[in-house]
Amino acid sequence: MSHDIILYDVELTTPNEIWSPNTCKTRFALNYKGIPYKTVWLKFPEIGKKIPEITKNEACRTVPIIIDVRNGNKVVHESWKIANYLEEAYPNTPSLFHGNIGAHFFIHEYCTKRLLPKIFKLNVFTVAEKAGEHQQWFVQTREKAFKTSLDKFVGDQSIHAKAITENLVALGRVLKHYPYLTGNQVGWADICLASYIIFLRVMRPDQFQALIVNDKKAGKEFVEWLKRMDKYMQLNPPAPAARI
Ligand SMILES: N[C@@H](CCC(=O)N[C@@H](CS)C(=O)NCC(=O)O)C(=O)O
Repeated sequence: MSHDIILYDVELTTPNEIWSPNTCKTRFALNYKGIPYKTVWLKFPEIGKKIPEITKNEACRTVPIIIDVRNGNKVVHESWKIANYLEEAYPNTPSLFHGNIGAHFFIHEYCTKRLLPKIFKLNVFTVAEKAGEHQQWFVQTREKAFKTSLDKFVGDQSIHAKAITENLVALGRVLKHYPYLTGNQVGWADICLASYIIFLRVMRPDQFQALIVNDKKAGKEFVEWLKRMDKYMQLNPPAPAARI
């Protein structure tokens, strides 16, 4: 299969594991639109070297970025900008925004501000462990960025778990009435929430079970919605079968 797009993603110790919330948004958007792509995996310390080289911008030090091979190797950085780019550059693919970009952006912002930071606090020790040989690098760079120890940064995990439950209420209520977060069609809003939930599911299956599956108010709705979203939440093309 030819690849129109190269997607840069971040790899921990398990090869081909999709876990990173921001790169998942781009991956799931490409899956949903049916645009062929290949993944280039970077280890954490490689991101700050490789991405500024590609973007020719020292300030761009995160994934996802994409290179659109079909469009003169155009480089686009940052998941929201990539979503907008894909929508414009591939108009004959299923829409992410369905003519209502504001509603999708609102849910993107809501999930990014209200859920992701709490999920990150529940996950950060597991991410550090799974960084393997780069664990120390990961911890040191986070502590420098947060200006405190990871222990202090995380604090009481039960407070974050409670905040996640509270912030899921409104989303769960929507899913009680509609199959997707903005109504009857999958869109960017669903892709954002699914990406943040996959981050929790991979890093903290215990918390995924407690906070999503067993959510007293909307657990059933979240589980049914995740089943509907599952076909987009995949590594694509799938990893080759393990050699015996
Ligand atoms: N707003 C950005 C956030 C990107 C971001 O934070 N990416 C993380 C991976 S999920 C990253 O590249 N981190 C590099 C690092 O922390 O060193 C987006 O949505 O693209």
